Amino acid sequence: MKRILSSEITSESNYRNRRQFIRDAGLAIGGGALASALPLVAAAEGRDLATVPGPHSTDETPNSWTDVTTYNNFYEFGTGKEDPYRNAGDFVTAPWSVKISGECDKPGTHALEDIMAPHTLEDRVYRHRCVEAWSMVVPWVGFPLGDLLKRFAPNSNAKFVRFKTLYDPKQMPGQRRAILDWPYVEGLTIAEAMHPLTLMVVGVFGKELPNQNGAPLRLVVPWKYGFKGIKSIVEIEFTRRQPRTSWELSAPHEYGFYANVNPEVDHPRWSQARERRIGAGLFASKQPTLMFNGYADEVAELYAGLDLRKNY
Ligand SMILES: Nc1nc2c(c(=O)[nH]1)N[C@H]1C(S)=C(S)[C@@H](COP(=O)(O)O)O[C@H]1N2
Ligand SMILES: [Mo]
Repeated sequence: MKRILSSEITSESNYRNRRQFIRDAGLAIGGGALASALPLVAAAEGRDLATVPGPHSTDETPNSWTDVTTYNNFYEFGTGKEDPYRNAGDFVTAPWSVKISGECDKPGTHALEDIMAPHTLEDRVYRHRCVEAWSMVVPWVGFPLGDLLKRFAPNSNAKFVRFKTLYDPKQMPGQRRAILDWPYVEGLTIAEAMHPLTLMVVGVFGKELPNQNGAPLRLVVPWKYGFKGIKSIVEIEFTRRQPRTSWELSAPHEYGFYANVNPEVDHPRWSQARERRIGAGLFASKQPTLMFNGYADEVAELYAGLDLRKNY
């Protein structure tokens, strides 16, 4: 394992502070919206996907295509919010395969087409809340992760699910630097993974997922911080023990395994009580952050008896 100097470890939040300052300074002078800082060309739109309306959508107005596809976190392509949009254009996502391993009766490696084929694609509009206290509303296209996982027959030792992003420094310039301990990894409890709100996402706005949003296959867990939504997944492993996650490994006192949005528990460096809706305009006030990102009725029972201040 390569060693990372502590001076090289840069949490998302450090970047956020610096970039927010730059952004605020720019806006104060120019008074422009985010989009004005970008080339006039809109991000390329993928092919249409055949979908059916999914359950569980919020009725909030989705963000724009530009917001969703040009304001991203995908450190493999740079730490700036616009870097993934600028740098992921040539990322090759076909052919793509996913390895399923660990505590299950039917492990194996499957082409993306085999992963997707038996599943009905649904449109689901979900709130997407970042730990940095901004949020968006995104019309994802995907299918329940649980339906996929059941195909591999997890056994009774499967208590957690671990996900891994592609490791390919040739294509992913961010991986040539020790920003995180690559490849990016995430984890869920088996109950979280099987919950019907948890989606394997392959698209946005009825179209194929743009590279910057995690093509061709990423996770979306709407009641958690956006960082649980691991992108460009190549491996899914059923485990007995709770897996370590990338953000936990990089800053354990700031990011826990659960990453449930909790407005009552401050991040070590800022309050989590309010959030800024991307695209709401410069003078829009922040809105209150809801417990479990507004999905408490559906998911609070998953955490009955768990101290949410300790298990953050
Ligand atoms: N592989 C990988 N997945 C990732 C990230 C990343 O840097 N690398 N960033 C996470 C973070 S911090 C967020 S907020 C979401 C952003 O998803 P979006 O760009 O589609 O909004 O992706 C998550 N998934
Ligand atoms: Mo994030």
